Amino acid sequence: MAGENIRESFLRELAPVKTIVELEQLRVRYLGRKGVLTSELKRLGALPPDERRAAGALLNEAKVFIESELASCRQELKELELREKFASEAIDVTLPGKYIPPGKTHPITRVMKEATDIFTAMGFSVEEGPEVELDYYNFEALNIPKEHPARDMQDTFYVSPDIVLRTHTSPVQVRVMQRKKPPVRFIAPGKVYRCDTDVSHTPMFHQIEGFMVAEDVSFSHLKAVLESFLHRIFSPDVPVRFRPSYFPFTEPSAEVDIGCIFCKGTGCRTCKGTGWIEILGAGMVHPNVLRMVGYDERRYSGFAFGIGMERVAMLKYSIDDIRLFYENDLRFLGQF
Ligand code: 2NL
Repeated sequence: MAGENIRESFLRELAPVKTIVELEQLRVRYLGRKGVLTSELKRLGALPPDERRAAGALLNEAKVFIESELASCRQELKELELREKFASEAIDVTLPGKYIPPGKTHPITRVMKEATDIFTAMGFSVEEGPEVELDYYNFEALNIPKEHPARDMQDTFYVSPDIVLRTHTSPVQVRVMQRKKPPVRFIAPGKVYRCDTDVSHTPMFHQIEGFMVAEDVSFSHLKAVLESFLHRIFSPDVPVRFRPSYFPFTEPSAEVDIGCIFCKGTGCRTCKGTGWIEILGAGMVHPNVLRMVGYDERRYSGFAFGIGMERVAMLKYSIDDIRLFYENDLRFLGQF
């Protein structure tokens, strides 16, 4: 085949080439070791010398031509393949995003944090302890011996005869007193458990207990701390009253009421017509409790109190059924 014909047949074969792979196969067919052009060049030697020069020049021109055609075609195909790759990978950044609704803080978590912030602002630190607790810390060390009638007041979950789910966070205070000498001033927030379920009781609920022992701590300190707390967590003008009561671990003991948030004291269903709602229990730490942890009960005195936080949340957010907190209904939880 002469140089001219090689060019023409090369161009004919080049026309339908669509990929780099096909182009490479074409290159091998013409410029490879057994390619069309290569075999033609080999056959030059058989020609008479006067024809050889001219034929050789033509074949060389064809070779240069084919090489340059291959190079420019390769460049075009590369660009084409890149454009196709970009087109197939394209994303529309103007499309609206998927809406993922943000989670909300659980109402109990909210009031726990709010109350904790109020007490830490007053100088209380925060202490924690185990929820599975020794009978000793939950009862004995709190002046509630075995067979004491107060054990029936709190329907206890027993894990074994000596181990219970804590019925209050008071065992935290006992553990801290064993570790630290007075003065101490802290709150113990956390989950507590009682075997009791109805409209106003869940088997697990949240409590914050407060505790302060030092020299010359009196009932008036307790009153000031609790009034201050109740005014901040509810409202500065909510009425607060202390009623005498009984707990085995405090003497004297009191229950604390606030003026009914719903009827403003005139009497309604929530306050059972009394105009008052019981919100916490408190008192001066019983000398027996101090003595059992090795505190000198003649030198030191202190107060303690306990608040059920579900009750606080129900009053703050006007919720009439405690079980709503633990049903995980997003229509309820989404409101906070
Ligand atoms: C209530 C009553 C109260 C305490 C908790 C306490 C803890 C120690 C010693 C003495 Cl270590 N007292 N805690 C005192 C009085 C009342 O809680 O009705 N809570 C919901």
